Amino acid sequence: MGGGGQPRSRYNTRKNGLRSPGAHRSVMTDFARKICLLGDFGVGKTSLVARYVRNTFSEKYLTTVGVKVDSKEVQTAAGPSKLVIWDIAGKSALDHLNQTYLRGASGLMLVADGTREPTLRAALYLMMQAKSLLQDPACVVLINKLDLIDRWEILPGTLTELRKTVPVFETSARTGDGVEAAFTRLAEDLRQGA
Ligand SMILES: Nc1nc2c(ncn2[C@@H]2O[C@H](COP(=O)(O)OP(=O)(O)O)[C@@H](O)[C@H]2O)c(=O)[nH]1
Ligand SMILES: [Mg+2]
Repeated sequence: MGGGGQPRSRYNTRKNGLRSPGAHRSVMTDFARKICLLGDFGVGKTSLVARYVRNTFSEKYLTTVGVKVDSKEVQTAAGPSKLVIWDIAGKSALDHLNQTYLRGASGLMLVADGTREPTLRAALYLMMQAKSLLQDPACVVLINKLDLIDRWEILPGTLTELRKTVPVFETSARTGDGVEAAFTRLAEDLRQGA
């Protein structure tokens, strides 16, 4: 840390305002939590992260190879918080590699594709598996591709039931609907549980 008594601190960019406000805030934030996205192939995990972190969307299906880690700062009621977001190639079941991927995670984002009912069952199964490997992780379920709601197979009644046990967000990585709200909810829950 740039301690107060050190002569060096006089030239510390943190104090003399040379850094951008964002960078300044980033330096000041020491609350960081790892979250993992889980869900079947093609539900939109990588697209949701791209929308949230970079505000972009691509129609192309870019197969996620291995693991990609991004991060973003979020303002929560309790102050700034950094989400370290892990995105992995989709699987319906956790194999040994995915268990390594989960290590140290405090939060889980389970993603399903509203147009494919079986992906919700896969997401809930992954949540159960991941919960057995982690200590009381914060969880949110995302039903993605809200822009294609005409083609949704997941029924409103199913979501009403699910909402009794876990926060559920209807999202579109394409339009951005619900995306920020879902990540913010996870960040708030992680802050609360800290
Ligand atoms: N219409 C629509 N397509 C989406 C949405 N999210 C992702 N996609 C598309 O679905 C495909 C798979 O997305 P991707 O993020 O790679 O899924 P992942 O395998 O879960 O990481 C890509 O072609 C995306 O463009 C969405 O909200 N709406
Ligand atoms: Mg992906």
